[in-house]
Amino acid sequence: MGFTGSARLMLVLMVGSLWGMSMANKDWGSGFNHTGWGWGPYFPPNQTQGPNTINVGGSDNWHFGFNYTEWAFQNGPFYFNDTLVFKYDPPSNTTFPHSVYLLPNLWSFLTCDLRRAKMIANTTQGGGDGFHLKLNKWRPYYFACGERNGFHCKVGRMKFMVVPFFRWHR
Ligand SMILES: *[C@@H]1O[C@H](CO)[C@@H](O)[C@H](O)[C@H]1NC(C)=O
Ligand SMILES: *[C@@H]1O[C@H](CO)[C@@H](O)[C@H](O)[C@H]1NC(C)=O
Ligand SMILES: *[C@@H]1O[C@H](CO)[C@@H](O)[C@H](O)[C@H]1NC(C)=O
Ligand SMILES: *[C@@H]1O[C@H](CO)[C@@H](O)[C@H](O)[C@H]1NC(C)=O
Ligand SMILES: *[C@@H]1O[C@H](CO)[C@@H](O)[C@H](O)[C@H]1NC(C)=O
Ligand SMILES: *[C@@H]1O[C@H](CO)[C@@H](O)[C@H](O)[C@H]1NC(C)=O
Ligand SMILES: [Cu+2]
Repeated sequence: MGFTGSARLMLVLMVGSLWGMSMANKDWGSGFNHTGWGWGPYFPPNQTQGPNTINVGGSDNWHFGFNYTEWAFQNGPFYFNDTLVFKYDPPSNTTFPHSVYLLPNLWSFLTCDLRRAKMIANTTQGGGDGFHLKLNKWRPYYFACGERNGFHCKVGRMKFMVVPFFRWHR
């Protein structure tokens, strides 16, 4: 038997004995509940489902004066590959159109400084099924409405931040 062969046999024996030990552990002190402490990965509650699609603001959609920080806090956490949907009337349907910007950092988010912000949805893109954004980057997302030069962000509370969590997959 070659080295690789015996190494493989060793591995099989080790796995076998580990398996046996874990089986034996289950019989220790009857009544001890092993759920979540076995060899398999542990899934925190509700993370076994696939990515979700979340409407920003719930039934309120994306509008002036709604507390989106509170909404994000209550409806989070959001996970990697979840999709956020921003719905708002296009200029043809409203006198107060909105938009969606990504702010570059926490300071610009706190101060609603749009100077280096990137527009990801213009005033018309929130119509119909809304603007869809997949959270597919490992980064904090600082969202804000860019209308009226920061007025909607500052006074209208149209901003929130999201750091996508990792979702454990089967
Ligand atoms: C172990 O605990 C889990 C969650 O607390 C419970 O659902 C399960 O029924 C328990 N199993 C046993 C054998 O007590
Ligand atoms: C788990 O997620 C589903 C849909 O994403 C939701 O309807 C359900 O209420 C959640 N359950 C818990 C315990 O959070
Ligand atoms: C939004 O709600 C949160 C939590 O209730 C609160 O702390 C915060 O001051 C509110 N934000 C604004 C801009 O009113
Ligand atoms: C996210 O989605 C991409 C493309 O659909 C997929 O390749 C990737 O495995 C997903 N990642 C996670 C962590 O779900
Ligand atoms: C908004 O973006 C859409 C899609 O890129 C484009 O078709 C439309 O002309 C833009 N509207 C405005 C007002 O810039
Ligand atoms: C705008 O309003 C018209 C008439 O009420 C409606 O048919 C249309 O679907 C609306 N457009 C959007 C994008 O919501
Ligand atoms: Cu706005």
